[in-house]
Amino acid sequence: MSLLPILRFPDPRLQKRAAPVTKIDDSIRRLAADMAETMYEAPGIGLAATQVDVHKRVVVIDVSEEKNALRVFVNPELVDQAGLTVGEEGCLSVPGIYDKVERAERVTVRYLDLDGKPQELQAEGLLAVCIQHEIDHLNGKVFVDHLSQLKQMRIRSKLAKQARVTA
Ligand code: GNR
Ligand code: NI
Repeated sequence: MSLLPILRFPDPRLQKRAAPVTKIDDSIRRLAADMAETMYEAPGIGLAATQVDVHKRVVVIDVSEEKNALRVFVNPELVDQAGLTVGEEGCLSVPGIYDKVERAERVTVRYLDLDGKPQELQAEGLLAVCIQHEIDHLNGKVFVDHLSQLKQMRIRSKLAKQARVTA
């Protein structure tokens, strides 16, 4: 297994739309394992392949307290959404920035597991929010895109300033 570097907003590669996985083979299983290791190490509750510059529709999520409930979603699709919820979000690609985003409260997601078997999951709470946040990444969208233009501008300048100090 290996840790993968995470792209930082506003890297234009975060805006690429990921392609569906056509064959679930060992390279996809290795990618998912490396993404899980990267997510746990960060630490974060989810990671989309887009964030590690792999433009395939693969997501890993673990919202458990004990960090022992890894979920892998290949080609995830929202087939149902209900209700609305507003929660504070953060993103490993936008370090140090947190803001409120409106999301569906409950979702049904269809996906393939690592055996290539079709699965369907109903989710609510943090898991539902995280699924929506990760599918956004696969579509080239970051949570910051849900905020006002003014907030986006402030975030860009804050991150640019941070990058100058850390360089
Ligand atoms: O670690 C993460 N926490 C989080 C908190 C609220 C809503 C979404 C998230 S996902 C984020 C990890 C990440 O950037 N995934 O893309
Ligand atoms: Ni994110």
